[in-house]
Amino acid sequence: MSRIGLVGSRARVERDWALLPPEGVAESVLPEWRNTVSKVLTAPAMGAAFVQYELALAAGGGTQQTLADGVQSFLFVFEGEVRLDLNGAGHTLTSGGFAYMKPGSRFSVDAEAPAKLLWLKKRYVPYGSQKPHDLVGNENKLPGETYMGMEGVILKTLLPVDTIWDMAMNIFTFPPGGSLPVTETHVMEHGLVFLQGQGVYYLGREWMEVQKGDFIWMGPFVPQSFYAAGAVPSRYIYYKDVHRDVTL
Ligand code: UGY
Ligand code: MN
Repeated sequence: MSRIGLVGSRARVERDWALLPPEGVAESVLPEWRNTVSKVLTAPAMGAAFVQYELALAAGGGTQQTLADGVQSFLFVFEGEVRLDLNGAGHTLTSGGFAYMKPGSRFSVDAEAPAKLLWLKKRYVPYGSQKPHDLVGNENKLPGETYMGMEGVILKTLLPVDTIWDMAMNIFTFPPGGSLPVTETHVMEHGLVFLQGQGVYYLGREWMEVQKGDFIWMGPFVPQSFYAAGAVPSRYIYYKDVHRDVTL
């Protein structure tokens, strides 16, 4: 059937940042994942040093695989429930559940009913003889902390702040009218998914409207800030590379 009208989009891909509303991201078939609709949100092809996916598992969907040597990964449950076997240990992950998988992990994921996941893979940058270990939790069990004295702005760090990890996965909550206290510029990258609410995100030198479901990639040094609007608190989960010196 032909489509009548214009086909606009909020999607933007710039040299050092991107904003992707979910409906426009084409599906990929990842052969390791069965009964799963996969969307690659960012990848080295965009300029990122990591890859981030949205995975929509149908009933019976899942995977069994081994991460490549030196590659770590992180799983977060947006919706639904999955069974995770991680290096021989079994876990049930419900909404808000997450798992950090150490480099080279063998794991399986199985969904009895539809579930939606964030998945991220990054090459681990070693430091000395320290090694990261698997970690499983649920953000609903983490209280979070007030961010830089901004009342009502809460930051949850899903991974402990420790140099054994070279990455952070954090969740921010902002009350309507809340904002980041500064416009940040830093060498670290972000891969960010809006979990709830809406607002305006400063990217590069533009304010962009954002809402639940949107994905943002911020490359090194992209100026960034956020101002929450709407009637409910805004929440987003984001990746950040941390704890390592710059490679020359
Ligand atoms: O941790 C961060 O860099 C965070 N404050 N950045 C962001 O939310 N854009
Ligand atoms: Mn930042």
